[in-house]
Amino acid sequence: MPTRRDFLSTAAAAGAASLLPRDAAAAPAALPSAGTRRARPVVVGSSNGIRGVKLAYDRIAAGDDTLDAIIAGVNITELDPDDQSVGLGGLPNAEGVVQLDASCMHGPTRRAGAVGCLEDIATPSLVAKAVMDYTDHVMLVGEGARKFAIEMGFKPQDLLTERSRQDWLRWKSRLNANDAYLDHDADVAIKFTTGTINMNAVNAGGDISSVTTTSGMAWKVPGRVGDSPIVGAGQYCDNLVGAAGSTGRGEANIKVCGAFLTVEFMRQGLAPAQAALKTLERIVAMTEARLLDARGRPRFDIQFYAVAKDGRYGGATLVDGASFAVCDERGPRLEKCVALYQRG
Ligand code: SD4
Repeated sequence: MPTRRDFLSTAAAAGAASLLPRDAAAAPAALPSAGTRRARPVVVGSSNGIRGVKLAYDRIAAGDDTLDAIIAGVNITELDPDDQSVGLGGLPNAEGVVQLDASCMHGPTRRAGAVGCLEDIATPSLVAKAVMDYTDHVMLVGEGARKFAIEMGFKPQDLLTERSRQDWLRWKSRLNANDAYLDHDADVAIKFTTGTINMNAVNAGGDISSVTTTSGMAWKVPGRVGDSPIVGAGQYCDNLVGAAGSTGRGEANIKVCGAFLTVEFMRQGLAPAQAALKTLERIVAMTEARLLDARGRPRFDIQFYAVAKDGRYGGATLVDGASFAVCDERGPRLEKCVALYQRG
């Protein structure tokens, strides 16, 4: 079992993408995994994880732990300054501060970790795993999460890129037509929500893991926490059944515990895409009137992605048109989500 001192010296020597020790040596003994059944290894995630699903799949094929593999997959996006939905370069909150959320679950050991409102650390997925590996807690938030990460050897850095700062300034300038800022309407289409990355994997032994990481909703009220770091909402994994995760309006997901619900629907026998679709129906049923259009459809986007223990997978979205990333023995690709509503 590595000590914290071992961890710190490893972390000091390593880059961000390899900060954590090789899996879960600190964990309780793994559950017996798939039993006699062999699973079809597969990695499934949001479409912005197309590079990550390939990396994660290759690592799982080489024998890596499923959670280490998918965290390495989402690290690509977290560390990419050009992705404004996650980690470095994520769009900031209303005060121009980048606050990150992430959570993960490791099926074989039934453990979970999460961070909310984490500042200055580009890889919140790895901090969530450190919470899981090195504390008796599941979730740390805000300044406590930041201090913990720095103690663990993560390097603080300014996460606000010039591009995201410019977008934030433009958003601010348009808040009030009568303020002292000049509007630049032609400049840019201001984004109000961002992307997030979720990834779920099953290996040949039927072991399963899930992770979700995000900079959350752009221009959010400082301190706002979305669904991504909420175990059971942003992601969930049960090694006996499967895993699921979400991108889109976190406030809608939190109210239905959507990742947990999707896994529960799979436990009841639904295929992953059908389970995800049924969770979307629950979301619609739980949507307050102010967020519904004249036809009773939500005015926001949300998607769920799911894998079953035997390697079946799927994605579902509210309105037709979204895709999800998948990698199996046929290689990485985008596939179409099933949709609750057709466009138009
Ligand atoms: C959140 N679910 O913080 C995230 C944001 C997201 O596409 O996924 N946007 O609510």
